[in-house]
Amino acid sequence: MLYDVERETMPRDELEELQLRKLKYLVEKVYYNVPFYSQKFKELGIKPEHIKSLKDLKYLPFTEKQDLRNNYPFGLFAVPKENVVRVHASSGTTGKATVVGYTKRDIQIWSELMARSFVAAGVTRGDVVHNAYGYGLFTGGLGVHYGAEMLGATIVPVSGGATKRQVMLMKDFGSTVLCCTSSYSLYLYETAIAQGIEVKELKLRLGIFGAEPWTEEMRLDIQKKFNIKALDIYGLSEILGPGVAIECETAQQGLHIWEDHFLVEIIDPSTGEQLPLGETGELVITTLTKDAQPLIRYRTRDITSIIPIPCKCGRTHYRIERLKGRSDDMLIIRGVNVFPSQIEAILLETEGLAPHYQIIVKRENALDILEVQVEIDEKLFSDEIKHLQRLENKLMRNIKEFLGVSAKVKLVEPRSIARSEGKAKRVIDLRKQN
Ligand code: DLL
Repeated sequence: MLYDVERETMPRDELEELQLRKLKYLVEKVYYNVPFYSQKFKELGIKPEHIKSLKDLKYLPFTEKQDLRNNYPFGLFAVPKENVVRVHASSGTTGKATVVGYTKRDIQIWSELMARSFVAAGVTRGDVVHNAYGYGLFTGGLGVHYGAEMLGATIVPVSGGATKRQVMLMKDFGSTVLCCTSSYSLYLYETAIAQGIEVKELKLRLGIFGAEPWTEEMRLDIQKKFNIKALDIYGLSEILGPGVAIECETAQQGLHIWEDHFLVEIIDPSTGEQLPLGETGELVITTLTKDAQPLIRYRTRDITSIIPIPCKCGRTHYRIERLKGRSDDMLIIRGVNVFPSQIEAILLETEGLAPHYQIIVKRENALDILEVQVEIDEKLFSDEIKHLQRLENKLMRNIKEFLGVSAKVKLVEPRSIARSEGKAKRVIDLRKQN
């Protein structure tokens, strides 16, 4: 099923024509309405009329998270403030929050893109959508909410927290679709078991998980535990919120990025140069239809690649590979680059481990020390010490072999690692605290 057949299956040449038309309009709009962009364009000697083809995109300046912070709160608005009907903001743990504004038209488009994403995931009007993404300044809750309403499904706006109650509501309301972070779904699962609820007896058939990196191994684990199909949804508040890209139920591989609204590039994060189609690097997005706060070449810091191969679902919009993580989450351990998701993949391939882990990095005598704490399941917990030691050694060997870095692995008791109600905090980097 497709939500907008014409747009979603548009031949690529037509899609690119549409993108160019919108890009030209956008460049003009920000040049004349956003002082930050007028200044940047002037510094680079660029005028709107210089943009003649999509290839000229590379001459435009990047926008970075810091630019949003420097213009806090409303300095990047391209419309009068009275046209802005809503603001969202990121949590801002590392400085001032980044603020995003939306006009009525932005909310309309966002809702449509979320409805389109839901349909791609196989959600129908008959579904009951349990929405455990947080409501508030975070875009997850309201983004999913408006999209489900636009589609005509039944939305349960439960938000995050009160986990025991959530399980009961899912059961009583016969929820068929679960929307939350992958880590929170596992917390819901554990809570259900503790309450004596057999999760497979719920009516759930689909999970739409995003807002944090998760691996294929984690997907398989969640699918098995809940007996559902689990799909990956991507988005970021600076660009829209959830609904920028999603996996389709047909292929369940790679996330379709809605290219009639977003122009995507992959760049080398260290040089800023565009990379050829298919290569892995940092995702850069230009918003083609954002009204209140359009962004030119926004550096997402997310690492992925574009899959240019047509998808069997018939959509012509390119897919991006499952997000590997953020370049700022990449750990450099004694010179070796390691993504938390690579460690997750190794842990979850191993029998007897629970999908709850934490990575601790410290510095001792000028040397980086990587420690991985992972919970064992109840069965293994009662096992003999020597078995556990063998398992720890095996994990250390695998990490060394596959990632090229030595790590200390510590198996910990079931339920000893803190659970998250939103985005999981996987890494504690004590080096940054000194
Ligand atoms: O997390 C929006 C969202 C809500 C997406 C609900 C999906 C579902 P922010 O809080 O601004 O917005 O965080 C955006 O989260 O740059 C990625 O690093 C990460 N992220 C989001 N989705 C995924 C995903 C929302 N599917 C940042 N896989 C992004 C990996 C993801 N990382």
